[in-house]
Amino acid sequence: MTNIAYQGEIRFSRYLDAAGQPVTELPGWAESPEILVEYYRQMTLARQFDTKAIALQRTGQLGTYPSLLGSEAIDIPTASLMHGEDVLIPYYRNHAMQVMRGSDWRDVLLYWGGDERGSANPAQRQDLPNCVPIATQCLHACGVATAFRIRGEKRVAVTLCGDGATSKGDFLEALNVAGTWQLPLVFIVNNNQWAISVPRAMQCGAPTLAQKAIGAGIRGEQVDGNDVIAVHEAVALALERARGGKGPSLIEAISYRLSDHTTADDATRYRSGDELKAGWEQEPVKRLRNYLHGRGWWNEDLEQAWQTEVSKRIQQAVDDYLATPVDDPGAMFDHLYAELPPQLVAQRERVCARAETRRQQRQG
Ligand SMILES: Cc1ncc(C[n+]2csc(CCOP(=O)(O)OP(=O)(O)O)c2C)c(N)n1
Ligand SMILES: [Mg+2]
Repeated sequence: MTNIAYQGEIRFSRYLDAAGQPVTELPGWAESPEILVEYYRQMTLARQFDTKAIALQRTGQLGTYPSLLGSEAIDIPTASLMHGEDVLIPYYRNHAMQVMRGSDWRDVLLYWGGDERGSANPAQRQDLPNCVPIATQCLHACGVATAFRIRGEKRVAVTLCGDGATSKGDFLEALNVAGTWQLPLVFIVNNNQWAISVPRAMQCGAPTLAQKAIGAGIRGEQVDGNDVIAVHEAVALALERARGGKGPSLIEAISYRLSDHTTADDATRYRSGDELKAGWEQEPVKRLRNYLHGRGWWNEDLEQAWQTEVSKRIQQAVDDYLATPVDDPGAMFDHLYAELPPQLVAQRERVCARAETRRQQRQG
């Protein structure tokens, strides 16, 4: 006798096509302007910041910077739907989410300028700082969600990672424990098709990344990550379920990395111009703008006024960043250990003494 022991399915959702035309009936909230116009404002703000950050890096005023270009429709609705008391466990592209949760754009520049004070979001003391080691944040998110569970708090941990991160043991271990303990946790995979120079097809043999959830006993689904409406619907449901004790979810958001991997990369060396052009045809900002224009909720005058306001805000952030006095060199030792090990105490003293000598030499 042979029976089917398990059969699973992964749904894919999209509401707007690449031209911003509805392809199905829209949810009620998308039939009025409030939420979508605000998403559009946040997405364009994030994009203008991104352009500025790259210009700062190119002129030697910022360190290596990972662009958020192409992930706007994933990050903005997610940050907007999270509650203040939820906890964000980000990866290194989620600058806009950090700002929507209370950081200043100046703080984002500070961090990528090498100043750890940029991670101290005073509005959200429990959000975790940027995570550059791939996928390790997914395990931290399990720890955060477990704490909510133990304390009986109705809070949700939200963590993001890339497609490449889903090949790491850390990611799979995190899914496993989240499924076993049914943690209040939402995993969002920004599948932007590339892990630096490794394409999606060379990372995993499964047709979707979302189906990794099935092996862990978790809900998994795929959405068009260039469509804010699809992302909003999936994230809202996942948050509601997690908050209501119904366990974790995995959302694979299909996007495209429109930028180089970081400012230290040159993607023309490994991917074709045609592929990039196809990526731009799907891009999230134009898609939403077309929809808003079609509904009469946005127009050229509003666009110009908003772009002017955005330029002012970003310039202010840049001015504040450049005017921030350099941190004490000893600060790089300060945020990892509750009690610094003796060898690091000695290193800290040496670094500070050397900096003091140089300061005196400059003065004298
Ligand atoms: C543990 C670890 N291994 C390798 C790296 C180097 N690295 C930085 S980004 C990256 C690719 C990540 O790709 P993906 O998860 O798809 O995220 P994306 O950058 O495309 O958003 C790698 C391998 C790292 N940061 N950490
Ligand atoms: Mg990727």
